[in-house]
Amino acid sequence: MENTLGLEIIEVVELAAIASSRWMGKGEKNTADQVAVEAMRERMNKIYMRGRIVIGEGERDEAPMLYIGEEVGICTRTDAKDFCNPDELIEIDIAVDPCEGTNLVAYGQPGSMAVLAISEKGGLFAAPDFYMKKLAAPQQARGHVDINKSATENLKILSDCLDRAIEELVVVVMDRDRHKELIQEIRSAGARVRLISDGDVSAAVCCAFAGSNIHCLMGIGAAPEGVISAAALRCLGGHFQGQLIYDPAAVKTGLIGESREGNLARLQEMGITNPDKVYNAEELASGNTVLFAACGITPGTLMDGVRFFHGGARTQSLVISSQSQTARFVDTVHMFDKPKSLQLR
Ligand code: VTB
Repeated sequence: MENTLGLEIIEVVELAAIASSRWMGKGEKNTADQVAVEAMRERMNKIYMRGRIVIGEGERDEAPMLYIGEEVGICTRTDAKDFCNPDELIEIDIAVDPCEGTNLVAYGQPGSMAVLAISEKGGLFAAPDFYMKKLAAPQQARGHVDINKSATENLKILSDCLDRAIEELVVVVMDRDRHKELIQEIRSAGARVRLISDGDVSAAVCCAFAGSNIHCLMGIGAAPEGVISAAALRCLGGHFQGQLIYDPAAVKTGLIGESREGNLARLQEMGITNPDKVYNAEELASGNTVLFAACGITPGTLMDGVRFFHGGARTQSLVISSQSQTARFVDTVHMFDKPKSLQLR
């Protein structure tokens, strides 16, 4: 799966990032998202693969493109057997977030990216459109920190595992009312907090890269993106745990269901019998083969954003593969006009 796909999905995220970045700073988050969705879908449908969206833009009736259940790729055609090789006919599941951090793009702030994760059928947890309490940390802390422990306890453990003083730890938390007490607790424990307005996938992935100066992600973000983050951390051997949040009072955004009971019933319908289960990276991204790809839209800690120049653009992407056990940073110059001569910029 990885050999051919690993290369093609770079273009999928690159083209989504380029499309979205044209709307950088324009104050229109929906357009920044929509163009990324279109570009991602168009490029995906040129790949010889048999893909199904398991995490996407929403249910079929609310999202015309990259909706959950949509089939993508050339080998989804009914006559695919005539022109696809057996490898390409293997069903794969795809989780996408064509514009992770739409607000960041709309307001020209750092940390947005086009991102996706792929695994064989059933290899990615089809998370409901709920919230998720998340804990991400570097490999050294894997299995030691625990989402059920307090932030104070986890910071002590992290400090031991990384052999650093708590004061030398940086924890990323989304700047939300629901995190007021958490932020207070982290600061009281002595660690430093990096508040972000959006984009916790990037923060989670950063935890697995030494030198990013991000040592932990704590707090509540969206559940589908939790699965995408888990896919990256699973490949990188980092720590990731996620727990679904179904109580509207815990998030205070008004975005999930009207009532706790209604949400619990919805989870039950989806076959989630233990709504309080804590999932680890291997459960959220359980496939034998997992691929993760992201391309910066605006500049971020791991990847630069899209930079346009006369006649082209330059992008930076990250492709992580469980199969080849690699994390590749890919720097690409895209030439929109036929160049008179190739000149790297
Ligand atoms: C957003 C977004 C994050 O979660 O914050 C969202 O920026 C949910 O939180 O990157 P709010 O509803 O409070 O904004 C993410 O999409 C991903 O977890």
